[in-house]
Amino acid sequence: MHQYLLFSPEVAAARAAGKPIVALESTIISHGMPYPQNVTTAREVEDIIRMAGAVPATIAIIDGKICVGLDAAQLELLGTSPDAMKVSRRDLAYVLATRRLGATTVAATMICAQLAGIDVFVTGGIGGVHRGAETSFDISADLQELARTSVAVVCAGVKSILDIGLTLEYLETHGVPVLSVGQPEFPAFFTRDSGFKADFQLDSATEQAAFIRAKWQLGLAGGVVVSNPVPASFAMPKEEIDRITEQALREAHDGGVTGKKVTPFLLARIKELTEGRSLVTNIALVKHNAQVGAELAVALRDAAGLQPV
Ligand code: PSU
Ligand code: MN
Repeated sequence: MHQYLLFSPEVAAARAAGKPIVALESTIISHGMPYPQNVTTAREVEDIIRMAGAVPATIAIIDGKICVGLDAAQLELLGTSPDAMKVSRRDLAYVLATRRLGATTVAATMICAQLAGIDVFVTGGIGGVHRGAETSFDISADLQELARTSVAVVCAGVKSILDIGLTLEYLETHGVPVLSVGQPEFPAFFTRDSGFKADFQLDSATEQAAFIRAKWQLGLAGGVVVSNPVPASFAMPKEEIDRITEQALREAHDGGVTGKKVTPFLLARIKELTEGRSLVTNIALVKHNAQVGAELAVALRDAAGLQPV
C-alpha cells in the first residue's frame, strides 16, 4: 500500500471484503458550501451511498496523509476550516510534505482515488475551460486529470460560469467520453440543459459499467464523465442563474481575481446573489449524484465478478 494513504476502518473493511467503494471530494466541504450545511450534506451523502450498497470514502489531506474515509471529527474539521488549502494536482506534494490541512479538488481526488484503487467518484460539478480562456489560459486541472487518470466522475455537468462548449471540446480532444443519464443533453449544474449534447446517453448503471469496463479493458486510460442532471423540481430558473453568473463574472474581472481563487470566488458570489437558493439546488444534485454513483460502483463490482480481467 502507498506510504501516504491512510484508510478509515470502514473503508479498510470494505477493501478487505471486496465491497464497492465511492470516493467523495473535500473541496466541496471546505470551499463549496457554508457551515453547517457542508458537514450535514457530507454526512447525508455518505448515508445515501451506504443505503445503496456501497461504502463512501471522503478524501482529504490531514497530517501528512491522504485520508481515504473520514470520521465525524475529521469531517467537522474540514467543514469548519475555511483556511484548508484547496489542493489540486500541483498542490498535493506541498500539502503532504508540510503536513497542512488540504481539501481535494476533483483533480486531486481522482489522483487519490486511483492510488486507493477506487473507480467511482461522486461530486457536484467539475472544473473546466473558463470564459475568456483564449487570453487568460484559465483551464481547470480537472480536465487534464480526466484525460490521464482512470476514475469515473459522476457530476451534474459544469456551471455556466465556464465556457461549456469549449470544456466539451477540450474533453473530446483528450478522448474523455461524456455520458449522460436520463436525457441526451449535457447538464449545466443548476439547470438540466446546457444547450449541448453529451456524447452518449446511458441510463442504467449496468450500461454505464459496461461502457467504463470496455474503455479500461482496451487500455484506454483516463476518466469518464457521468453527467447526471439536477432533479427537475430542484432546478433553478435559467434566466436567473444566467443574470447572476454574468454579474459574478463581471465582479471577478473588475476585482482582478485570478488563478485558483477564480472558481471559489464565483461559486461564493453565486451563492450570495441567490440568497442561498442555489445551495438548496446544490445539495439536491449532489445527493442525486450519490445515488447514481453508488449504483454504478455496485454494477462495476458485479461486472468484475462476472468477467475475467
Ligand atoms: N465547480 C463547482 N463546484 C465546485 C468546484 C467546481 O460547481 O465545488 C470545485 C471542485 O473542487 C473543482 C474545483 O475540482 O472547484 C475546480 O477549481 P479550478 O477551476 O480552480 O480548477
Ligand atoms: Mn483556474
